[in-house]
Amino acid sequence: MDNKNLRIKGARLKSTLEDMAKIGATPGGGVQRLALSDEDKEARDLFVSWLKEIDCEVTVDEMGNIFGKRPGKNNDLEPVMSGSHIDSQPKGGRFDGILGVMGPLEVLRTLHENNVKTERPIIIVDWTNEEGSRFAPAMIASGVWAGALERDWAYERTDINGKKQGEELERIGYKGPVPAKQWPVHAYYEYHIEQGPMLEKEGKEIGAPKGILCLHWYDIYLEGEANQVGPTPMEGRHDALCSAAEMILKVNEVPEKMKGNMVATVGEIQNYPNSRNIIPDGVHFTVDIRSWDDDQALRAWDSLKADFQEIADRRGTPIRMEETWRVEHAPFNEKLVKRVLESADELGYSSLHMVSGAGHDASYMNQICPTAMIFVPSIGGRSHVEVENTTWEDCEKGTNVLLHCILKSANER
Ligand code: HGY
Ligand code: MN
Ligand code: MN
Repeated sequence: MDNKNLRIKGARLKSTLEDMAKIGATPGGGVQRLALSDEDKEARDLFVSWLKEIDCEVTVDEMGNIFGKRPGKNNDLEPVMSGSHIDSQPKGGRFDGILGVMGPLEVLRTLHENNVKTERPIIIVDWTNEEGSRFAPAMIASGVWAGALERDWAYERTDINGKKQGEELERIGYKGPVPAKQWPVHAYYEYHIEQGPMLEKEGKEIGAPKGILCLHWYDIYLEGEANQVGPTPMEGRHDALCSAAEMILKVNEVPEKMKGNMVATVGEIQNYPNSRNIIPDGVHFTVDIRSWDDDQALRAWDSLKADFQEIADRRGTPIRMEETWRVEHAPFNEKLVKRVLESADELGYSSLHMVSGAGHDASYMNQICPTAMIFVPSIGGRSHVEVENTTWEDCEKGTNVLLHCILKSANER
């Protein structure tokens, strides 16, 4: 069969995704597969078993990244890679990340059953802990693999219960022997739901992001003075939660202050001792700033630092600000982005050239090799929620685009 007429099996992709959605399924119809949890392990084990079914060579590196390699005619040539992540947000969706691992698996299954031989080897990958929800920061394992983050620093990252990432990797049996070190890659494609409203709003089937925004993460710690809420006069209180409240609104206001086209969010907060009749004396909250313009994001942080210090001083609640993690904005490889648009066109799908506001492992892969992404619509633009949804038809279309992008790259010199 002429490769041009090759198509993936939508029904098989659907059942694969449905099997994965059963692992960590939540009552509200989503999934909870936090990085390095038992649910993550169960899904990893299933993915590895599926890779072996199609004779892929499976390796696990010291960050738990799982690679499935399909040899090419010439294995000295740099491979084509595609992948994403199996871990999810707490109460996350059934498509974020997993579609970008099961999609490439469906591509390899299609090549396998049609006995299609490509010039180059193809490697698909599950990147550990892309979400950064349990262990901050996000994309940590692709960051180590790409040489942007240190392995031992990543191992020491702890979750809210003090569990270390390195120990949890060991516990689930995915602290592999292979160094988490990059190798030369010919092309990397990441397939993902859009996680936003654009494709649905524009009525387009396939998204071809020109790149990903920068992501800057900060952690803020406030110290107040606890006391009994009843007898303590309002005057002279050092209420850490009131300081946090003022600061959180400053975060919400900073994009407008910086003339827009950026986002800033406080998504996580802990309040101590968190008792209704004690004035809070400890607060931790996170700040997430994103923009296509890294300098604008940095200016936003400078503005927030000044505001935070003024509030902390005025309210007598000492502050500690940690600059936890930054990844630059990622302008993708124009040739590969064009390939995504052309492949969609050849398949008869409408497409949209856009930007990704969501972070992906592609941000790091883009630092070391030609990279592009393929998006499919998110119904209602919703993601990181249990109602996250994409039609099976769109999943099939996106995977067909992925199939043909991989084929073209894997057969070019
Ligand atoms: O934060 C993100 O955009 C991704 O889900 N890690
Ligand atoms: Mn994702
Ligand atoms: Mn996500």
